[in-house]
Amino acid sequence: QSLYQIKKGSVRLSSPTALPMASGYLYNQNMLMQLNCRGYARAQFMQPEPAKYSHGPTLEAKTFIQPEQSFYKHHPGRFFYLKNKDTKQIASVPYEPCRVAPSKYMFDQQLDQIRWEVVYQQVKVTVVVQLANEYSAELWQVTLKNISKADANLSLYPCFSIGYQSWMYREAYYDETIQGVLAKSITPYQRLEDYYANQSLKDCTYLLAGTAPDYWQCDLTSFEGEGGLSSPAQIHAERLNNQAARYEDSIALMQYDLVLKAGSQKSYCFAFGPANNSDEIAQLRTAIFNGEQFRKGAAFSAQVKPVLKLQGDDEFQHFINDWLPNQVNYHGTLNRLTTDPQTRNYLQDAIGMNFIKPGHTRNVLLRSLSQQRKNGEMPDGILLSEAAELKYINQVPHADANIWLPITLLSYLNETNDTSILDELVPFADDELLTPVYQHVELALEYVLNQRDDRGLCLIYQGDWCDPMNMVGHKGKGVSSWLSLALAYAIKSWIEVIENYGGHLIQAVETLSRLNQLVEELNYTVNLYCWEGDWYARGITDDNKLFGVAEDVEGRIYLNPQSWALLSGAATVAKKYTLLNEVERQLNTPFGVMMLAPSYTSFREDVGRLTQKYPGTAENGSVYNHAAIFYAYALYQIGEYNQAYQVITKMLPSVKDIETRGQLPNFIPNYYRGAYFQFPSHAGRSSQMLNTGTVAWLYRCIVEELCGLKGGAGQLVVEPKLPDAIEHLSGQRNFMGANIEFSIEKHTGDSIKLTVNGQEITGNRITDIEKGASYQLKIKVPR
Ligand code: CEZ
Repeated sequence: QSLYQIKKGSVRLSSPTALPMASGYLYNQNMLMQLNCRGYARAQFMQPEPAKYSHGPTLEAKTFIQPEQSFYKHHPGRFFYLKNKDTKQIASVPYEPCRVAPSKYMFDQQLDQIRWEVVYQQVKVTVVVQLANEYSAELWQVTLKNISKADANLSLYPCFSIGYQSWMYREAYYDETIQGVLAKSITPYQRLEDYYANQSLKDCTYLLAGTAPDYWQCDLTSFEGEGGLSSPAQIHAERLNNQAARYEDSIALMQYDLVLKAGSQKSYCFAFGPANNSDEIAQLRTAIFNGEQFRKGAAFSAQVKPVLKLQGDDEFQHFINDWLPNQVNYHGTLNRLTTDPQTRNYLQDAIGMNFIKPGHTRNVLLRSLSQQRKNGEMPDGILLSEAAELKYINQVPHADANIWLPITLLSYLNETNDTSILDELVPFADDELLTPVYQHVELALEYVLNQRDDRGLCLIYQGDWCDPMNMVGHKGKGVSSWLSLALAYAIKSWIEVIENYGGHLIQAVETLSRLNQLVEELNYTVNLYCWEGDWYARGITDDNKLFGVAEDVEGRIYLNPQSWALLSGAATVAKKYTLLNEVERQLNTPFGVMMLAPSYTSFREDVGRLTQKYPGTAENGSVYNHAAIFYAYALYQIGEYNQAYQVITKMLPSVKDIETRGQLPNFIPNYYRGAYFQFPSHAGRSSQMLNTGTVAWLYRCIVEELCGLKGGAGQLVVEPKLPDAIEHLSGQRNFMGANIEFSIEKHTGDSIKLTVNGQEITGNRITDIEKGASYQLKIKVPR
């Protein structure tokens, strides 16, 4: 039997030890929980800044979500100890911290719940967790079933980490009035004004029990005794000690004694999460235990209505139908758990949301533009609330924010044909003057066009798409080939907006010829200064040094300029095939295409902190999936369908490499380790990180390119791009409110043939699509 099984809406793993880092995730409007298959957990909620309610035992640094974080014994987790009172044997579900091998184990990620089925000594323990819909609460249900022929004399101990909450104030105890553990803390502050701001924080953690426990325990140290978490003194004892934690590391632990008759079962419910105070917890208790929550569960992520459903029952189809839209929607809903998403992330994530909730994309565009300055400059991050501030990376000047606007706008218009957005009036951050969207976009493009050097290449300042490339141009001279190409592509996108949607815009024709000329100019300039040998260099440093070229021992070739030269049209036919060869030769690996190679092993002061990242991780030459999907998208545009499909399929673990990757095919990670030729032993390992710009572009690739069902000026433009590996494809595509049942087959003819509702049509466009109508679309594409 295979280690993992994929079914509709379910990804299962049948071993707790084969992929120790594997995880599933759940989210709602307020929170994300990533749950490791062995019981460790990372949960964050928004208040509105991200916060935790279950901590490790030491003071934690606050950063944005990081890759490849390992687990350790006291890592925050959700465990259920189980003791056979007759034999005195103990174990823990799902696996940590006792690590006793179960006779059966199954971890099952579904869209709206994660579920384990674990058998120890003839007791089957089923654990199901969901998130509440409207608030930050984990809802747990545990069922013990005696599958032996004799009665079982058991104790069950739900055990939820609270850890080190605050250096000012922390305590935890069982509170009868809420029938659960209440852990109080106070977020430390020193500036007086923070006292008032902190009043609204959810500094309490609760574990509420559906059934009152027999005993409880909150002081972690005395719980463990000398045995530690894997063999805690108080689990071996008859009963827990009912001890509060008073400025000590805390745990929410309860004990239930039960005698289970042969064949019988018993269930318990718990809710775990953050709250502001006891009154709020009491209200939550009523809502959760007396209300519908446990029965209807957290259907939040199951509510996602994607525009595409493929027919079929293999891993790829299930990923496209369920997990991809789920991950896209996570990005759109929670903005990677920030209140100031990076502008490029916010806009690109919205490309994915076009296919789920286009109204969201519209709002993203309008909100972003309302934070543009009158001179056209977009800020590095978009503030989502009045209290939000630009933090971390958003305080560093990157040069690319503007170019994403026309790209996202075009994708929105293609999907919705909502031309009204172009005339929507939006103010500027520094001027209340209401200005139509199309003028905002023009200003945005003018702004980047003016940020070029004498050669006509785009200045990079402290970074572009690659945000740790911070020292190429910090003296104000260095330029980015990628950004110059991306600007050309952004202008091309804007031209398409005008041609397809902006007939009413003033002087469109004149504008168009100037825009076309600018694209040519940019492409020409990049070809002149940045094409070196057989591929495009990555840029020119402040000291006028071309980098990302053959003479560089490290960072010889970067993927992004190659991909975007294909998109912008800079690469002529000859250049195109030369660079494709070089990408294949220097960057392709069994785990995907690396972002650069060779990875830097020492610091390069004229490139920046990207070169300080560990070789093969993140931007320093990993298989950075976001960069890889740009490449796939570009390959589709130039008709390289096989290669594009190959890049895409390598984004997911498969039977043959899942143990190397170390994750399940329930999400696409930010990266897989690269440096394939330098450190082959580590290549392919997943970053385990859900945040990635990949998913928006991947969804777009599947809907618009692979299936070739792309919107254009209110029509459906049909142009499937099937690789040799796929003979036929069928499914449902929702487009502008119409339901299209499609099937794609290959034929021996040399042109595409379409029938709509049995009628053959000429050309490849379906016009006059009616909202609410259904269409049968049969497509034959040349083999
Ligand atoms: O963050 C992403 C950014 O969110 O890196 C991408 C960039 O396009 C995204 O906007 C490529 O650089 O500051 C750092 O060094 C961070 O590590 C980021 O570079 C990086 C991380 O992968 C987090 O997602």
